[in-house]
Amino acid sequence: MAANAQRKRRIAVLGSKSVGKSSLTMRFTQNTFSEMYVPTIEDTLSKEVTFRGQRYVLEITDTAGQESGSPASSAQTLNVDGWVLVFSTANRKSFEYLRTVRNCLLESTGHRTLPMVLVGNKVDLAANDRTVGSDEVTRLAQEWQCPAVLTSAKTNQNVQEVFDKCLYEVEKLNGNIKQERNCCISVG
Ligand SMILES: Nc1nc2c(ncn2[C@@H]2O[C@H](COP(=O)(O)OP(=O)(O)OP(=O)(O)O)[C@@H](O)[C@H]2O)c(=O)[nH]1
Ligand SMILES: [Mg+2]
Repeated sequence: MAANAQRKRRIAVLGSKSVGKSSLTMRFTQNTFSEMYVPTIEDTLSKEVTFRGQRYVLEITDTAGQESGSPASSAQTLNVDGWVLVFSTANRKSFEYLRTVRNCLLESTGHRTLPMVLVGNKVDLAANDRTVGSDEVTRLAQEWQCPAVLTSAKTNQNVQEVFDKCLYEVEKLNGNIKQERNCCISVG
């Protein structure tokens, strides 16, 4: 393949209901946000990006939210390159559920690690709505050796970062990037 031919990468967005998976996907692909809640069955959106001088098309599968049990059908885990695991910083259960999600993914893919990003969304909400602290998020990201990003789909805070970091993790695993940084948290 020519060095600059467009590469296709598939990303799946997982997590509990109503944490903002669709809102993050819509914000990233179409730069829109809606206050209205419409539960997702499953959607796939795509966006072309240039990352480190290379053209990519990202195919993003926005999954239906779950509260417990297995997060994704085997069809969903097939051919996925990178994972975005989302919780709401105002919903502790959604944070705890991501452990189940990750364990299920490790089991179904048979891998020991995953190219993934841990995302705490809704940071625009008032501080007293915050039930998951950034220190806990950092600790979990360190345990999982993955990047963590605190986002707001509403205000467009750090949304681009999520997909940049996910693509970085995918390409690192593919051997297209030499590791330059350890897990980090973006809260700015
Ligand atoms: N304040 C605030 N509200 C948000 C944010 N992201 C999403 N929401 C709101 O939260 C609700 C749920 O958002 P969705 O994006 O539909 O959540 P989801 O995770 O896709 O939900 P399911 O499809 O049911 O799994 C909607 O009312 C959104 O407007 C955010 O960053 N800040
Ligand atoms: Mg949704």
